[in-house]
Amino acid sequence: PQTIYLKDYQPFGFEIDKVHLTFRLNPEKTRVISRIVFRPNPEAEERDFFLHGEELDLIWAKIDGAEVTPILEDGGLRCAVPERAFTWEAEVEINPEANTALEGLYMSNGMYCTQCEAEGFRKITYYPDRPDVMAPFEVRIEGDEKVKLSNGNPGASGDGFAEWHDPWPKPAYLFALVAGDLVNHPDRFETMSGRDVELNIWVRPGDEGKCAFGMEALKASMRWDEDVYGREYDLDIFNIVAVDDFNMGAMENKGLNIFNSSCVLASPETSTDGNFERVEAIIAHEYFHNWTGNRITCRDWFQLCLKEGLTVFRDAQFTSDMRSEPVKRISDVIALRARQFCEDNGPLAHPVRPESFVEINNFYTATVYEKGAEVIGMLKTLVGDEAYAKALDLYFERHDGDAATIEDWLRVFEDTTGRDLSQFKRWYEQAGTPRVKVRDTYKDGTFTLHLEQSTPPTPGQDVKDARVIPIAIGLLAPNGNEVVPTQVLEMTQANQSFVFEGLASRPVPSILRGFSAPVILERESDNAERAFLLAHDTDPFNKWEAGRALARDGLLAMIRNGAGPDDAYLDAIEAVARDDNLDPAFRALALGLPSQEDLAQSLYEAGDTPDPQAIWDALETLKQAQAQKMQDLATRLYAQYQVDEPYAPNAEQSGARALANAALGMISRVDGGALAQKQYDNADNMTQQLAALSCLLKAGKGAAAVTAFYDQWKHDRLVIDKWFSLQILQADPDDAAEVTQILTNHPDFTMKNPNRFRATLGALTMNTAGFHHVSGVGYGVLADWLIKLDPINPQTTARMCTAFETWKRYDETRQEMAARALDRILAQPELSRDTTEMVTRIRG
Ligand code: HT7
Ligand code: ZN
Repeated sequence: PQTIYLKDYQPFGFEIDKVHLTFRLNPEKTRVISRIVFRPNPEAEERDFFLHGEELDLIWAKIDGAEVTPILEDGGLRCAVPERAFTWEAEVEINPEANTALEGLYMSNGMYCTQCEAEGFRKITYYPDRPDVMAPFEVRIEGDEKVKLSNGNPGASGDGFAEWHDPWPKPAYLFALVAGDLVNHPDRFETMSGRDVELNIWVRPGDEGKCAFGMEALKASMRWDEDVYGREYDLDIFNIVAVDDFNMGAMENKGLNIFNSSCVLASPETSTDGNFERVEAIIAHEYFHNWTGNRITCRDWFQLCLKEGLTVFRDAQFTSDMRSEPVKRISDVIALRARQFCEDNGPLAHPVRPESFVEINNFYTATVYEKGAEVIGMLKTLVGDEAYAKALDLYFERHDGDAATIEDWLRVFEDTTGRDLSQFKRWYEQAGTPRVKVRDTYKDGTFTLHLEQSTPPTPGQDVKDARVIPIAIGLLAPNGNEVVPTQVLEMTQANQSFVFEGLASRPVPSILRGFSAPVILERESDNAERAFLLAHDTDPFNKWEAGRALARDGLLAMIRNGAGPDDAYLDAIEAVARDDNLDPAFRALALGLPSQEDLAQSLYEAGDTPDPQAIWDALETLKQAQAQKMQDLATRLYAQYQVDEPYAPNAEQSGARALANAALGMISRVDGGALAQKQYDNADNMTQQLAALSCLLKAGKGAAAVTAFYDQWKHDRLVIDKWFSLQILQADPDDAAEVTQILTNHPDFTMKNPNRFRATLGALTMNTAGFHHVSGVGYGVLADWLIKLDPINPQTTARMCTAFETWKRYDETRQEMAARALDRILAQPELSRDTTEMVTRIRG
């Protein structure tokens, strides 16, 4: 397969004035008739008329009304065209029913829908399918379906047809069409300038009752973007459609967002607090793309972080404003370390703006999204809130309607602040997580921090230059008082010292407050200092971080030399859990332990070979010790944080439930599941029901509840996904692969639905000790299923291959078995480009 390079970018030889598409819908033989007005692009050096096209049957093509015979090539067609404006017309036939890859136009439960990002439009018609070719679209849909939707504003409609006009020039990846027997949850929104917008969430009949929360989240997002970024919605209508078969979470198509049903449907009985929060965040994310992604799009796919990093950053700001800022930050950092740090420190490491790819679908990664958002957070920290707001105003003013680049983005900051951001740009260009080593000295009232930064080599990048790193820091006196409030140090050198004078005694530093940069901090510390910060730090992130470091070091000692649970940790964390002045959601997070993957990474970084079973044993031992020690407190917390009011998915109630359920986890380890059974029997919402089921499974008392749960929810596909996952996640490592195998034989298991596949095989990969089982059975089961899935859905297969990305951390036996599984996948004839690229990179 061909590698594409950022350095080879060339503008397309033609611009498009107008696109008109007619769809004659038929499940197996849909006809697409395109009429496109092209004109030569004065900016382009070449005039090669190549249109992308895949899996299309060309019926005819015309230029200015005269039939032409283009040359059909792999991936598209070429044609001789006039050296002036001309009209291209073509008719193609496509087969939505046979499209199981879920890219282009496909069918899900009898409904037509599309997914065009990144390169799916070329499976709909011949077109320059690249994000820098933007055009206004007119669409006519012909078919008997009750509802027929496309981008933009509605035009004429009548018996068997509907027309749509999208006045805003857009790239093809934002095209969307939906048609089927759908029902809507309607509402309206008045924009800041007083325009009235029709809002709809379209769902399958039966799902109407699960739309209200999503609609409130949409209106809140629209208002927030006006209030905080001054961005107003720009069409008369905004439609969201829920689709069951979808490769990712959701898609920001202009005026017609399409959502994985798991990311928009929500009701108290069927959705957990976590599901509600996710729905709110994803609705906001897709809506925010209207400005950061759609009105200003990317010049090419290397610039993906331009829209994704910024939009993730904006949706995190929104969630912080709607809920708790510290809880959101801590949760995001947990996810960043689990997914992005792992990526950055393994064979798949790549810069936030990659320089080459084979298959762009493989670059929708934690690095592009989450590290891309961290980079924007650092920029904001460095220039300050006011300058950030000014720069964003200029960005929208200068680049509205553009297909922009990271250079354009950084230039607005340079122009508004006068700063030189060339060193900052390294964050976009260099892969790998920087390590910042910290030493401190104290003499005669002067405290000095000595910092040293380095980034290990990553594939294709052996040498790294020093980056500018904003390090937020505060200093605490030995009595716990803050003597230096938070200030941001700008580290620009490989080695740099920062001096604080006039201190009465040696302070305790609180470094990297709020996790002000995505780096690994290396500093010698001891239990006493960590317990001190856990008790006194005014920065909630570092307070949590101190507890996390205590837990991690205690666990590492248990794993390495069979030490018992660390009393310093248990005492300190109990004090936090006991402190009713602290937010219950924060306390629930503080009670959590580092994950298997975190611990494996720490061991690996320190030069040890992690043993997944030993890590699992240590975690179990510590959880059991914690449960035993905190029984009284857990009983008190469980009673105290029961929510008496009717269920609401707000931050306050969900925080209380999170703490009560953490307490239930501890109680169940001691009472054998008696209280969990009671909660299960009385639960009137999914958060309570699922937490109880989880405790019952852990206590080995889940059999009856598992059957009852299935009987109760067998009609609800999203709840049954939870049923598949939970049994695998809670399985003992020795049984995880077998439980997975058994569940793949269940009549409700299907490979065609990505949610169900992820709920099953994805859950196996998340049962880390089970997946990395010394027998190799976890690797074998996953490889078998990925081989089966690849011809059906390459995109989902390739994403799930990332489960193997840490294989080189483990012992020789495991490495050999993982290598065998990867080689078996690679040896498949006709393996997709997506999976070939992914496995090749992972294999190394
Ligand atoms: N911009 C979208 C990314 C995307 C996608 C979504 C659904 C299916 C396939 C997809 N390929 C790429 C989603 C987002 O980040 O908002
Ligand atoms: Zn996005």
